[in-house]
Amino acid sequence: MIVRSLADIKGTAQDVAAPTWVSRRLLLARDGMGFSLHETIIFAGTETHIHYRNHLEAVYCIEGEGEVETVADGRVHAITPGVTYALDRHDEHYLRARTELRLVCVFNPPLTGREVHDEKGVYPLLSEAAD
Ligand code: 9YT
Repeated sequence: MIVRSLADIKGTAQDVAAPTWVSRRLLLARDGMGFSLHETIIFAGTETHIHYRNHLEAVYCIEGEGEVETVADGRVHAITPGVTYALDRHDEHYLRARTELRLVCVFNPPLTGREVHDEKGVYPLLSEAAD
């Protein structure tokens, strides 16, 4: 069994910062679960352009208020505690935080931990075996 806490991760390579968010990657590919599990904080007043071409992601909001807009159709969905969104079509989107958002995120395939968003909001598909 794997038991891990945010306190174990803070300040390590699994604690990843970007201009609009910080993410604690609780479970990664090397943990062998077939998905990765993250707690992500999105900073208040920010907009993040995201397009995970290579991954499916589900997000569950546990704190804060914001919205997600899908680029393809311009639809805007409110994000509040208790709301989940799932990017089942690799949906390109804008994530906006009115207040600080605390989100639980799951990726399939799992992130290896080396991914950072590129300028198009895309993560490369990395495997444990190759860089
Ligand atoms: C909100 C969202 O897409 N979070 C994804 C995880 C986070 N950006 C990370 O760990 O890279």
